[in-house]
Amino acid sequence: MENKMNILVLGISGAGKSTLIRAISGQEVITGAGEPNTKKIEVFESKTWPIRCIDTKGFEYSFIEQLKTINQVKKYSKKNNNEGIDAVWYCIEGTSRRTFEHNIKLMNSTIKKWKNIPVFVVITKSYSETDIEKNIETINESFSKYKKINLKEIIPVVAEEYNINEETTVAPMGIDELCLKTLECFDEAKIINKENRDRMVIEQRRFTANGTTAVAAASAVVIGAVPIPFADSVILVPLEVGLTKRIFKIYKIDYNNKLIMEIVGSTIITSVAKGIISAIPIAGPVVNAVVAGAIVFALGEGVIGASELIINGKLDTKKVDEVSKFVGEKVKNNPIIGELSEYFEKNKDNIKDKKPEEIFEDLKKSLKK
Ligand SMILES: Nc1nc2c(ncn2[C@@H]2O[C@H](COP(=O)(O)OP(=O)(O)OP(=O)(O)O)[C@@H](O)[C@H]2O)c(=O)[nH]1
Ligand SMILES: [Mg+2]
Repeated sequence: MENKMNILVLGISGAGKSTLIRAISGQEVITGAGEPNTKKIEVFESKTWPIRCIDTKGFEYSFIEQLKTINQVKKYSKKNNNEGIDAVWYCIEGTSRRTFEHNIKLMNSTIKKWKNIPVFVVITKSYSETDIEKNIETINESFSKYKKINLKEIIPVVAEEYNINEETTVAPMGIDELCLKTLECFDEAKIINKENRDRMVIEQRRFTANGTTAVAAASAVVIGAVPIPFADSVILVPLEVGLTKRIFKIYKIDYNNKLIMEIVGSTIITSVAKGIISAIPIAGPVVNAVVAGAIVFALGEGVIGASELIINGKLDTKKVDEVSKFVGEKVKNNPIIGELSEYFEKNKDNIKDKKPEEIFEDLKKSLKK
């Protein structure tokens, strides 16, 4: 396991992120992080602490900038063995209490993707001792609205000596404490990090698989628009086989042809198709086309559902019957199937001049409502 903690350092411009990072002993820049020209992040490695800081900049000005920063963080982490982010340091300037709440809100929204990630608030520029208590109180109050944020510690820091006037200077403080407290939650942070990475991987696969399903369903609409009795039709089989295989590949699931044929040939799917056709008050190629689209769409979603259970060990590809039954039930219960007959009933009169593709898109939209 990675023996360093990857810390994402957030905070508005001028909050003192770079100064803080510079103050952590023996910082070395890791080059190649971030993208040239639009560089949003810079990565530093401490020679003393097993800590790696990701310095960010500029994201407060717009949502787009914030997204760019987050995307670069993700890209960076992907390049580096996909280590992910272990903890966040929120830099909040101790001299501007009025903006605490606003900044905390902004940063909380920034880290949404990293669920449960340990958060440390660094009150930078804590030059005034008398302000510290009130600052901590205000920060705690702001966080009380965000029950889901895993707030660990609020630490006042002076990163660099500060000259109040010729006689008085404020000495650096808080750096040791910040690093120690952060490292104290090493194990917890690594577990949360792993959970987050696993979830992100699943989300990415689901996104890709949904796209694949949408493309296949659109093809099914075209293929299905034939003036032959549809319910027993085998014309969709190659498409369904291809889709099922592609989804398993996206989820990196080993399959054999028996499993695929069992899923695609599931009697539940055939009977669903027959059931829908007979429930629809009108008939014809247009209806066939839309039904074909809906079936393939529902099949894709069923296979996606099965795939997620399979990779979690809750469904076994060796138990072919179980998998195909699961997918069949998913198809049967997919909202698009339930919506079909109602949709045609409602829209009998105004679909005459529409293309099946348009009707199918319309049907999908009606589901979202
Ligand atoms: N003396 C002293 N100055 C500090 C301290 N922290 C921040 N500053 C000053 O505050 C200013 C802004 O600090 P930076 O560290 O550049 O702020 P940043 O958050 O990295 O800002 P961006 O890179 O623009 O996002 C600089 O002039 C720093 O010297 C500190 O602990 N002591
Ligand atoms: Mg900076």
